[in-house]
Amino acid sequence: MQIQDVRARELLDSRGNPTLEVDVELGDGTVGRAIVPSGASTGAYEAVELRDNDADRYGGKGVLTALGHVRGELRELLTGRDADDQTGLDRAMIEADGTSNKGRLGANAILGVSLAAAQATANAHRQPLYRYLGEHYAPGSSVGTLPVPMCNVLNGGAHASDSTDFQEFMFMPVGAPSFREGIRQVVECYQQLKRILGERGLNTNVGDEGGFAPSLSTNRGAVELLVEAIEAAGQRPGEGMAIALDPATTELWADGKYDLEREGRVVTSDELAQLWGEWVRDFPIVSIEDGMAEDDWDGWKTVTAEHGDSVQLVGDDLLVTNIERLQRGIDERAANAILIKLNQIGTLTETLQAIKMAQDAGWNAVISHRSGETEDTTISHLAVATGAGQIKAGATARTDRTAKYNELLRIEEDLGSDAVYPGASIFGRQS
Ligand code: 2PG
Ligand code: MG
Repeated sequence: MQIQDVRARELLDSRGNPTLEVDVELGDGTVGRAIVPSGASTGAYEAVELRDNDADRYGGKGVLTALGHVRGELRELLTGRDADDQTGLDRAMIEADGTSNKGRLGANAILGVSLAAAQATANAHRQPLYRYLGEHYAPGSSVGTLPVPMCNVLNGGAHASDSTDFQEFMFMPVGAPSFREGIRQVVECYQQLKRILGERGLNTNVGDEGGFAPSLSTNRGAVELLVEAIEAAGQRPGEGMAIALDPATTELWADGKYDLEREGRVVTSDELAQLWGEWVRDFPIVSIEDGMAEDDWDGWKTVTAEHGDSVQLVGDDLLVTNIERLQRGIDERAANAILIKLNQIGTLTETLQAIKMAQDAGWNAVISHRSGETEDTTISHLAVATGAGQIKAGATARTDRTAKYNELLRIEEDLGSDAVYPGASIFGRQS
């Protein structure tokens, strides 16, 4: 089916910043739509998100330049092309951009078109996106694995002011029998957490990803609160409800050390690796993302050698959904899992390649939102299509976050008896 038209507009993300929405229309009138997300704690090696830097509009955050590229060059490039050929479309856009980081046309422009084309094709095939992508991703295999959600219930770092140094403290319902039950259990723990915070006179306002953002004097105190909430909700910490972290330590990295400002101390990579070891021993923590900074390869190798057998170590800023960086991570045994963010790399094809490379190496892939999100639910479909087994999409609150979980509830219903909820078995997959 040929692409007939490509349209785009500037609209808003969950932080009220402008972002791009793209519509791809096919010859039979079928339309696919996608909205591009945006990060706050972005990695230095991510593909370029093109902003106007024109201080007269949106404080420089406008995306009219990227919008112009979609309406002009990309529309011209893709009109008349076969929308079923996702790889060909993505390759053509990468070549037209001509840079190694999509800096000319913008990863936001390219990704919007890439995802809208996939959605249009799925619609034309009268398939939900997860099924269309699943067949495209792994031809002949059956689609049906729901992801275990990582739900960020305490927000700190760059996602909240006056909160913890570490960015994300998450619940993972690893003992639930289904995705639906897992979500219910998380919500019950989240409500208990709110009650506990309130009773202690701590703030229950929420941060960018819908988690609470209390002012705590230690990072450890945040994990203790999560354990308490799990117990108060009648769940078993560990086997029932586990904890995942994204301390996003690139944000803390300065002069070769990590600045834990709220605790008034600066630690080395070795000391930080030791801290993770203690936390994994003391708490039901099953996953730590960006436990070391994006340029601290030695720190990553140390923490992986020391703790990689007992905890999932997820590279986000380190690997930026980029197969070259991922290959280095695999070769050097830095991390043992990858965070997947479509807009870090900028096309669906390259995102699928990164997931495949990780899975082939025996690594887990965690499909992720950005802290700036919208009602778009592509990542829910991507998680099921690739059988990734894990999704990180924020708290079970605020529509930009629940949109992802709600879509997964619909997908689970749509799959019926084919739906598989992997629970704790996702950690057994790692080599
Ligand atoms: C992260 C993300 C999403 P941001 O660090 O993993 O939670 O944050 O989108 O701000 O980079
Ligand atoms: Mg991260």
